Order: sequence, then structure tokens, then C-alpha cells
Amino acid sequence: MTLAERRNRLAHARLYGIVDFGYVAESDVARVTAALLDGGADVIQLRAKGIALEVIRKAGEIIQPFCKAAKIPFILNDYPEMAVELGADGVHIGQDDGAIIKVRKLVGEEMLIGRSTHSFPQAKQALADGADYIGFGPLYPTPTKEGRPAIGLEEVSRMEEEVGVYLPAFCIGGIKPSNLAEVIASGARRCVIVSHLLRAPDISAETRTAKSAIPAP
Ligand code: 3NM
Repeated sequence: MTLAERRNRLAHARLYGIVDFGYVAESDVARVTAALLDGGADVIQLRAKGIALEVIRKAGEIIQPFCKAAKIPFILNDYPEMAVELGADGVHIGQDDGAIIKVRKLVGEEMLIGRSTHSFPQAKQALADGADYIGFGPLYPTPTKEGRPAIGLEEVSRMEEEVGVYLPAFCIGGIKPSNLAEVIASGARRCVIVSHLLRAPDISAETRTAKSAIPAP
């Protein structure tokens, strides 16, 4: 995908899915990726905290062709150099993973850079620093990042009005069907859902249901 196609895909994205090794066994990467894509996930990230680099690389080599065939951006969490080697469409970095400009030097101009943000000021900063998209959360307590304080819904509309108009902003953290309506009502236009989808008996169906609850941007 060209940069323009990558940006265009993100601009139209509503639901961002993550193949997270906290929930997905190495042997299940292909099945879960296919199910998320089949359910309509608009972006796929590989997130593997504390996993050996070789295992991450192998998982990336499985996910990349699935995403390429579906024309869905494949984003690697952390590891900018590996993201380039894998032919990923982007890399996602946290608040403590250094300056975006440094990551940009590693990945070049064609790749998307996503940044996790946990407050309105951090969201504004990520925009100023040249992020291609942001995550914003955690809105609720989440088993995926246990102990992380929830930021609630208060800042969502301001973030969307002052940052989300310039770049895609994905609300994240503890989002599930039972709170999706209030997340949308608070002003969110795009969501990341991890544990709820990955724990579902039918990941594809659950993904489809969640996506249908997020209005098209
Ligand atoms: N990042 P779930 S919250 C990976 O706020 C991640 O930056 C967050 O998983 C952030 O849908 C989070 O299971 C966990 O709550 C999202």
C-alpha cells in the first residue's frame, strides 16, 4: 500500500483489532487474524509484550500477507526496525517509547506511526509531533493493561474536536458492547477492542457486531 492508501484506510477506519499475545497463542495467530478480518476489522495490530523477537517476527510474517490481501493496514506494536523488515504498514508506540521524530527516521516517510495517548494534552502533543493516528485511553479499567487508571469519557469530545479532526483517533480500553453506546455518545468515532473480541467464542461474529455499533465516519 502507498502512504496515501494507508492514510485513506485509516481515515475510514471504525474498528481497530489487535492480535495480542496476552490472549492469542502463537499457534492461533492465523485463525484469529482471519477472524478479525472476516468480521470487518479495519486495522490489525500485532501486540506481543515480553515475547521473544523471533516469535514476534514469525507472527508478523503470518499476519502481514493476510492484511495485504485484505488491503487492511498491519501495524506492529513497538520494534520500528522489525516493522520495516516485515513490510508492515505502520508501527505503534507508547508514551515512553521515545520521540516520534526518532521513530520516523527509522521507518521512513511511507509508514504510519501511531501513538498511545492517555490525556487531552498528550493527544494534542502527538498531533504536533506528527503522529498519523492516536490511541486515546484507557477509557475504562482494562484487563489488558491491568492497574492502568481509567481516564473516563470526559475528554473524548474535546479530543475529537481539537485533535480527531486532524488525525484518526481510536478510543481504547475496556470497550465492549455494554458500554459501546455511551462511548459513541461521548463523541468517539473510532474504537480499539481487544479482550472482548479475543475472548469471544466466535471472534468474527463479535467483531461484526461491534463494528456495526460504530457509525461510519
Ligand atoms: N492500550 P481491552 S488500553 C493496549 O490506553 C491498550 O493506551 C491502552 O484492551 C491505552 O480492549 C489497552 O481489552 C488495552 O481493554 C485495550
